[in-house]
Amino acid sequence: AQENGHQLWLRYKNAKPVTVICSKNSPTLSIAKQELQNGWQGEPNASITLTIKKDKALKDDGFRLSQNEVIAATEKGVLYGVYELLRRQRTGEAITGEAENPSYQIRILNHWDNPNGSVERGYAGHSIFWRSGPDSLTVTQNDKKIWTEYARANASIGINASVLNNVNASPKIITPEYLNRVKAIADVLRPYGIKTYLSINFSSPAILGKLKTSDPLDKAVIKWWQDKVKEIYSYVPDFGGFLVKASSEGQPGPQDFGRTHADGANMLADALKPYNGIVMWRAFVYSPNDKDRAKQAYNEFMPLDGKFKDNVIIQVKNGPVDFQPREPFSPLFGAMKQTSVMPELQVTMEYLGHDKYLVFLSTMWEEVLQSDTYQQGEGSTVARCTDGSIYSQKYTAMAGVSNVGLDTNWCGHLFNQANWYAFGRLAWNVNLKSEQIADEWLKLTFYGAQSSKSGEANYNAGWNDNFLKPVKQMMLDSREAAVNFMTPLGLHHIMSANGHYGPGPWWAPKGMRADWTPPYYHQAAENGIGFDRTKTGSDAVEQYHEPLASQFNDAATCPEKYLLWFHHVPWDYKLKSGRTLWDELCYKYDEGVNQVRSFQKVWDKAGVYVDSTRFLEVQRKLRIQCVNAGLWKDACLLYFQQFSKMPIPYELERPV
Ligand code: GCW
Repeated sequence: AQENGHQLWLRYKNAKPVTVICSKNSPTLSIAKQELQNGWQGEPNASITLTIKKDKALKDDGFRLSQNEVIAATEKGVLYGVYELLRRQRTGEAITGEAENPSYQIRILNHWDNPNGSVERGYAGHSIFWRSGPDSLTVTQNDKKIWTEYARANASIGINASVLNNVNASPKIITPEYLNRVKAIADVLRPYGIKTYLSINFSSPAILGKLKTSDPLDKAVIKWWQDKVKEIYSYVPDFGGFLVKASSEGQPGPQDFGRTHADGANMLADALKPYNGIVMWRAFVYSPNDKDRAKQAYNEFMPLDGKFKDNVIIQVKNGPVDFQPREPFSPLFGAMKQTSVMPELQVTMEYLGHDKYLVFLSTMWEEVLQSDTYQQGEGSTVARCTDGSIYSQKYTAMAGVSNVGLDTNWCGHLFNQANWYAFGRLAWNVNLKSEQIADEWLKLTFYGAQSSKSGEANYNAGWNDNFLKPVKQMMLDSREAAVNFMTPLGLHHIMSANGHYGPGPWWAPKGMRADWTPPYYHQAAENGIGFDRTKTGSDAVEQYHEPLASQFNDAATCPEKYLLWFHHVPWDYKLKSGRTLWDELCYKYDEGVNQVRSFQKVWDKAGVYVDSTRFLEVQRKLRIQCVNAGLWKDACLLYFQQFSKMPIPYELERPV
């Protein structure tokens, strides 16, 4: 049989018989039992017991495993333990007895799915939740099948929450017709331990309720939201809460009425409180008038520290600008000391080649999460500032902007599945290493793969060192390769207009907001290149805690990977390699292209281990990526060369 990647990392082949003992029954426990029966790879005819009991070492949905028992304090914990046990059986990892607890309580996907079925920044087909057309709200068997598969995939990696619609939210999502469908989705997700959340439009009281205002301090508005929340809970009794993009990129918000983010968030939080619902309020804000977009979220939110209710979490993108291939961490992490804060990561590949490039994002997230903010002394990593280790938060959470759509392989690019997988694994255990995540994903994804050559099923395809080692290395190198051929040395936001796909460092139509055009970010001129964020520039460095502020401020101590993020440096500036900035830029772009070429060679050799469908699919995409990498390099170097007026080093392959 041909493989199309639809089964993700959940390939159960040749299951052995097993007896499952469990004294309780429930929809969640039935799933756990069924999974064991369908996927058991341990001793044939073994018995395994599922036990729910309190255990001091177990928190939330944590669990403890042994060869013949899964112990957890909750049913969800049992389910997660079962998936972990099955995973270990298929990857050959030892089954050890220590407690495994989640790093974050809420491990949530954000779907930027619109009610008409389109997906903002989606590259894997239409929405799995919404569609257009006359029967768009009818719930079909096929809908339920897809939602079940989606829920199962999430549960298998510990994801326990989903926001079903775009943060650029249509008000109609909370009308009865849509709530009916939300209920149907929630009913399918629930047994898999997944809570349902919605993005709301802040102007809903005026638009839907026909009120004169949506001012969060207005009595009628407050009442309207209380009633609406009550209504939502009548459809979904365990509804999770709201995700809100407000006063940002044209979205309505409290600032329209002279109110603050705290006024807006707290009003909604009060309405949700009686039901234990929460508000995830996004900090993604910037305005055209600000001199440096990178500073704005911090400037707007820091004065509000301590003013948010305890069921509000401020959702902060990993970097201060916008999901670039590389950014330093957002200075809000660790700085807001009396407010709950959660990281938002982008799983969908808006700035990283859509469904075309092979880029394993785990290394990028690991880099951010393990960055030291120094906010409470050394070791105050972004992870520790958000997972409850340093600050006591009532709720802890991590969000990933989902890359899932109706494509048969869910994610557009087969290797984008690894990013969904990695997000779940990191939200569960923020200290996992990318190397391990890649290892697991490869072993699981290519489990039982058929060799395209012999047609034989090869159960351990993913384990074969000739496959595993080079392909894993390719994944681990893939993000740096993308940075090299797109935005090396701290360059950022130089992608082409709107689509954010190819290079566009020159793009700046007349009348366009400067902060939406690449020249604003790269500042290339005859005197050099880069955005001056030092004390004498925009002073974004002051938003970082010492020693980072001083380190970033000085070009000599600023890590070179962030050089052009923080500094405007002359073209002949000498780097650690001994090369001039211009030459280094040329070498980096060239290296990126060569890395992608080497990935092609690695993958060509993988063909004997995996089925031809998946093999050819990845091979074709790597070909496109390679052509594009060359295009990125040539386009950027030729463009920047107008300013540097320096030659491309002779030994490098030069644009023709
Ligand atoms: O990354 C930018 C995207 C927008 C997106 C916005 C956001 C949902 O270009 O498409 O809108 O960020 O995160 O709100």
